[in-house]
Amino acid sequence: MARKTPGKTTGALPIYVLNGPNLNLLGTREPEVYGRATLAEIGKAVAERAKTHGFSVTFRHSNHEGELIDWLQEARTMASGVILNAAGLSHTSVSLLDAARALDKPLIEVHLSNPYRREPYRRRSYISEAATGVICGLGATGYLLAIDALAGLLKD
Ligand code: CA2
Repeated sequence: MARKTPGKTTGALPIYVLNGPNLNLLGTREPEVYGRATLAEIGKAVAERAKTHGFSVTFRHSNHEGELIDWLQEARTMASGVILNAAGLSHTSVSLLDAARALDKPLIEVHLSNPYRREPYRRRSYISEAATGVICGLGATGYLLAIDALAGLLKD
């Protein structure tokens, strides 16, 4: 009997894609910084890309730090891996870093913009200290590249 490729099993846990404060405003303001895609459009494209790798996606947004921490804790048992755009909290939240450190699964940090080209206070991300990899500056494409990267890591 042919064996299924790891990660292609229908029973694989979903990839969690978690989005932080104000990302629900995507597509309404600052398109020159964040692009024109809405968060819903990114969510749809991410789910389609993940499907090509045999994964489902749990795509969420919250404006609340505690809720994002709850979801990272949930991901310890309920997710294959995590893609996290913690938005402004990336630059401030030690508590999110602690939750990311406790994940014990691959985590890809994504930013639509390139924080290194922006204000100095965006150059430090606490999340990066726990991330497996970081993708920034490529707009919504960054989320799709993160799916590809995570799928590759999970198949290894
Ligand atoms: O580039 C990214 O993805 C960021 O995580 C976005 C955050 C920012 O604080 C980070 O430095 C970089 C801001 C998200 C706010 O998104 C908006 C989108 C449209 C209109 C207003 C805010």
